[in-house]
Amino acid sequence: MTSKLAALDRWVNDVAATTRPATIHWCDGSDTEYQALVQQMLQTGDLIELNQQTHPGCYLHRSNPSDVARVEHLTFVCTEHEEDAGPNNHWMAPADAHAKIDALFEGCMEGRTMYVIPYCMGPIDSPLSRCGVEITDSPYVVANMRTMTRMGAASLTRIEREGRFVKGLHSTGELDPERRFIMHFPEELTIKSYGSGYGGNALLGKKCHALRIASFQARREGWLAEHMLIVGIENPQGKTHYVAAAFPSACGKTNLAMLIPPEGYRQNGWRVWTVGDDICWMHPGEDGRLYAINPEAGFFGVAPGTSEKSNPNALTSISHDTIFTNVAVTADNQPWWEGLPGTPVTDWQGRPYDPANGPAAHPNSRFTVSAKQCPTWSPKAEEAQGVPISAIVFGGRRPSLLPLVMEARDWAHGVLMGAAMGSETTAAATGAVGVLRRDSMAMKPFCGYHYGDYFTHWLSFDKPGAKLPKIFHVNWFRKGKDGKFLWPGFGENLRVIEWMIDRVDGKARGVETPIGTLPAAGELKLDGLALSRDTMAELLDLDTSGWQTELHAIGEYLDSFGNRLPSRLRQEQLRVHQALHTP
Ligand code: SAT
Ligand code: MN
Repeated sequence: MTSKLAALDRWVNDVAATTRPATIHWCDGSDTEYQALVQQMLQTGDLIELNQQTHPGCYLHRSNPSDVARVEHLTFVCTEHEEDAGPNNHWMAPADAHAKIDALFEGCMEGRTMYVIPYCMGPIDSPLSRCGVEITDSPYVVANMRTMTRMGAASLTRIEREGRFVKGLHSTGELDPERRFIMHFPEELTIKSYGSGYGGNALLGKKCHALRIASFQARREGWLAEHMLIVGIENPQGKTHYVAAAFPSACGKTNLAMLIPPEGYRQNGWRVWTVGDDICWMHPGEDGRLYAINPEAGFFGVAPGTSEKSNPNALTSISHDTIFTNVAVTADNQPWWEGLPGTPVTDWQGRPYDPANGPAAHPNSRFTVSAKQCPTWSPKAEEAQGVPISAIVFGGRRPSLLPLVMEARDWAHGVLMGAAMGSETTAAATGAVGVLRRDSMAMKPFCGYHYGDYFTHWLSFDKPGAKLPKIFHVNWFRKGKDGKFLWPGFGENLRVIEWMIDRVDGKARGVETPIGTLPAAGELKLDGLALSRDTMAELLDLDTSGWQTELHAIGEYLDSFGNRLPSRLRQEQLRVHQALHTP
């Protein structure tokens, strides 16, 4: 097979001439093709069958133990000018980067099949969607791309019509960490990835295309490619507000995207709709509002911690037709991870489980599942025009200082909140505990260009005629003096979202403070929650001297972006800082 697009055929032929595969397979995305891939991987051991009685269509993949996560130190943004990549990225000159990685691709597919994967990020008929083609020698990547993107014949047709696509070349290589690179060439709309089979390094539609390359394209074209979940909140009157939210890793994005309302809310008719759990593309619409699509078609979620308490919708989603990567298994061959009932007998590396070897499931073990299997999957997620966003939420893991919720006074203040966000390191990560790592808009590893230019781009949306969403900052992780979390989290977070929606609808007055608008007494609905008055006061208090120190630190952080930092953002930081000093 070939395509009707000469540029695509030429590129495929060029790649084949370098990598020298035995055969080339153009993926059509059909069930038959998927089943054949699964059968082949069961034979080679790339996949292991799980208990088909309890988990029909579920398989386990065990990766090389040295290849279990994204490798930020080996990930490069290769722009013509080093300045354009910014201090937030590793940079290599494009010519050097091509030379280095092309040498690794030389003959790397000998004796193997080269798969050509045409894919579309976003609904196939949406003008907001963007297409790409990934070439890979990994059937595991093909199977995962089929779940995570719209892959196959329909995407190829769109690519042939548009004549434009992101080129992604991937090979698993030798899985040698010394011969592993993830290179991005945003000016050439090209990605080259060698030496890793792991999700974020190998499923090129995801972080590489939908965030790093797309953020670069979005800046040129006037939209936003963000590391955000999208969730629809339907009130008892049947009105749905869509909220987009950015959090650094380990803050519960997938859980929030699939939130189950507290009992009382359910009885009153509240419903929550999942549109996306990781990536959000937002375009200004003709009415001035921002419209969002989820460019992905599936969830590549962290398994450990996913439980009946934290995320029952995810558990239901992954009860069938799911690929698990690096989880443990039970005696009756069911997938298992920390947080589930039952006991593991085999760990993620296939060894008899021994607690001395650490957790049974790898802490970054994953499930890959079609979004359609989620009980709360929103029908609007498949619509071409996207969903209008009412509120943007930033958040991090901040044991102190940051209140449960605050609202930015305007767009520029909201951009400052997003730029300043971050998480304090926990004991779970290596290194010092309690160190604040700023991760602006949760995009530190994913922004494909200079953060200073990125802030300028964010600020540029505030223009005449724009009807922008309100911006909020939340902190579910505030701790009391006893070291315990003050806020119950999970489904109860809907109470905080309800307040945001009341603000959007003009139904809550709030209290203005120097750091933003906080809920006024009685505005957060807390009935049925055993929270003392003191606890609520602590969750919403304003420690002025602590905030002065924080604003000072934010100023220093902003200065690290040098002369590309928009002065508007520094002014906004000064404004808040001064307000904190005004009695
Ligand atoms: O590690 S991945 O990039 O594949 C997934 C994630 O971090 O959200
Ligand atoms: Mn993510």
